[in-house]
Amino acid sequence: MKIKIVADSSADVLSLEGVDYASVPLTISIAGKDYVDDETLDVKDMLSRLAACKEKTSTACPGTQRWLSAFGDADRVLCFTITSGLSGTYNAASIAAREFEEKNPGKKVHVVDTLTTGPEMELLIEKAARLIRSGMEFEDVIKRIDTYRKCTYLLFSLQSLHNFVINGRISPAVGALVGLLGIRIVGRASEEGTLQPMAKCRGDKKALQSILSNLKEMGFRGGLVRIHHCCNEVFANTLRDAILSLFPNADIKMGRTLGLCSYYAETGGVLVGFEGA
Ligand code: X90
Repeated sequence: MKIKIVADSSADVLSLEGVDYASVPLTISIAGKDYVDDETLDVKDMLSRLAACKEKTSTACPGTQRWLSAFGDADRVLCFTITSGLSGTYNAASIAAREFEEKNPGKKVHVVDTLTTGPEMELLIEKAARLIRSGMEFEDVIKRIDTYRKCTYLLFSLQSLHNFVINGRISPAVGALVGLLGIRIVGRASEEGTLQPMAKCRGDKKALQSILSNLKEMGFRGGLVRIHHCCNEVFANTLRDAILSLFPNADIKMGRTLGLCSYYAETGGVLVGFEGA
C-alpha cells in the first residue's frame, strides 16, 4: 500500500524525491499580517518585517483542515511534527489523524512527535523516505523510525532567544543568557523536546568548538549531518568544513531554515541534526 509522508514546515523540507510528500505550513504573525510558511514565503522579507516590527509577533500551528488536506486521499500516512514540548502542532495533527481515520475506514495515519525540529526532523523524513522507497510495509517503517530517532540529535547556535521569550516558550531567565552582541547560546533539543542551553559562547570560534565537542560527546562518529542556517552561510560552511576535517566520511547536506525556524532561530542561527549514539 502506498505510503505518504507529511511533515510540518519546521522540518525545512518542501519536497522529496520519489515519495508522496506534503509539507504543512505553520503561520507567523507580524503586525497583523499572517505569513504562511510554504514555498511562496519570502523568508528574507519576513525577517526584515520582523526586525522593523515594534508590536508583539507570534506563530501558530497548522489547524485540522490543513492537515486533512495534506493527508489527501492517501491510504497510509506517516506524519512528523515539531516537538510537542514547544508547540501544539503534534496535538492538532493527532486530532486531524483521528478525524481522517474515522471518515475513511481502513485508512491509517501515524503521527510521530519528533521531540525536535529542523534538520533532525529532516533526517527522520529522509530515513522514512529511503525505507518507503525500498518497499517496506507501513508498520515496519514505523518501528524502524522509532529506533532511528533514539540515535539522532539536534544542536544549535543562536544569537538571540527574543522570540522564544516573548512567546513564552522558554523562561525569561534562560532568555537573558543571550542578547549581548557577539554572544551565542549553544544548546540541544532535550530528551523532553525542549530547548536546553549548554554553553554561552563569545564569538563564532567558541561556538564552533562547543558544537564540535558536543557532537563528539553525543556519539557522532561520521554519519549523516544536516545543517540548516538562517542567513548565516559563513558559519554553516565553517562548521561543515570543521566536521569534515575531523570526520572525512561524514555525509553533510546544507539547507536554509524556512519561515518557522527562521522566526525562532533568528538571523545568524544555525541548527545541526546528526546521527549519534
Ligand atoms: O506556534 C507554534 O506552535 C510553533 C512554536 C515553535 C517553537 C520552537 C521553534 C524552534 C525553531 C529554533 C532552535 C532550535 C531549538 C530546539 C528545541 C527543541 C528552531
